[in-house]
Amino acid sequence: MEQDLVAIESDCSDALSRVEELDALNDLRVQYLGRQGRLTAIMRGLGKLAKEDRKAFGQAANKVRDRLNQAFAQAEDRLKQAALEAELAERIDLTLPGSDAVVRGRVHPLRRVESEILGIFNRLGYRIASGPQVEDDWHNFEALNMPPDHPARDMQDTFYTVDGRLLRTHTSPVQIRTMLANKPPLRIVVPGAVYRCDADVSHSPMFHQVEGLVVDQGITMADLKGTLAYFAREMFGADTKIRLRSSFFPFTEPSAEVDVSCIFCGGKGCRVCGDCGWIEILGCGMVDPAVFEAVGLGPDQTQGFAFGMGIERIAMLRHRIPDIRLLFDSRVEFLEQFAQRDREV
Ligand code: 2NL
Repeated sequence: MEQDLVAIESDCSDALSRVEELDALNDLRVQYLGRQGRLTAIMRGLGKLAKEDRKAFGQAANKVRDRLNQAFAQAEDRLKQAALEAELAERIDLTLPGSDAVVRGRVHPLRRVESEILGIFNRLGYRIASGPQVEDDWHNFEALNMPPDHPARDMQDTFYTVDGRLLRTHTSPVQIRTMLANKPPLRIVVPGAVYRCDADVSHSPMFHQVEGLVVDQGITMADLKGTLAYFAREMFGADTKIRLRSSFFPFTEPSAEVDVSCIFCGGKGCRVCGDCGWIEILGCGMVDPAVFEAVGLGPDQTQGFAFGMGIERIAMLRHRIPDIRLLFDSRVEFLEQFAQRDREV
């Protein structure tokens, strides 16, 4: 029996030193220590021994069992560690570059066009002004020479809040606030979201404007025209021409709409410009004396010009985007088409 015990321990240690799979290890455990295992069988045979041998042999068998248990635990650790290392070696090389290209975010085409516009006016000395999107009637309409019966105030055109305020329909109320808070001379550009109750392929209920305002003594229509001609060349290219068509806005007098020579055909006529060679990009005019009066500036000493443009419209022209909603859908397939140079990020 003693010899059996020695044989079991050495067989088992031998087998353990050679075992290479966790499954095989478990088989060995059953084979030696399981209910029908070799060591268990021997321990069951204890009862048949003479009483005086039983204790010593029992202790020896227990020691063998303890040592084997320990050896199994060590073998298990060794195999698990080896399995992990094999798996890591096969699947993950942390030093390799990632298999997916790194996708970089980019600035939305609307924001890019907006910052180009602001950049051009910034180089002419204009400062950026901003203000609230929820406005009161006076700043959005009344001060801009749009009396209570003006059609733009209709519920069909303007979003009103329950407390009688409204979502600004243009950024002009910011110019009103700026004129109230600052003395001329003023040169400001005002970018921002504006809201109108309107939606189709070229109208969104929320869109973005940049308006500009210059207030000083002796400002004339020639300053306005020169400024816009410069803007058009910077924005659409050095060959770009502008023309002013007489128009009407309640807050400017005289007023004009400004066209640029078609950026697609250069003025020869094409589908985009409807064969006329010109494309409308903004509205402008000399600030109406009624507006100066509303903000407490004496019209006799103060002149000014103002202009306003829709950023979506400029972006759509620039990038030939056929439907305004593409600018708001946030579809990556659309946005990814606007490749971006690093320095612009
Ligand atoms: C357009 C036309 C325009 C203005 C905006 C303005 C602001 C003040 C006083 C006078 Cl405080 N005018 N803004 C003037 C002319 C045209 O926008 O078509 N926008 C999309």
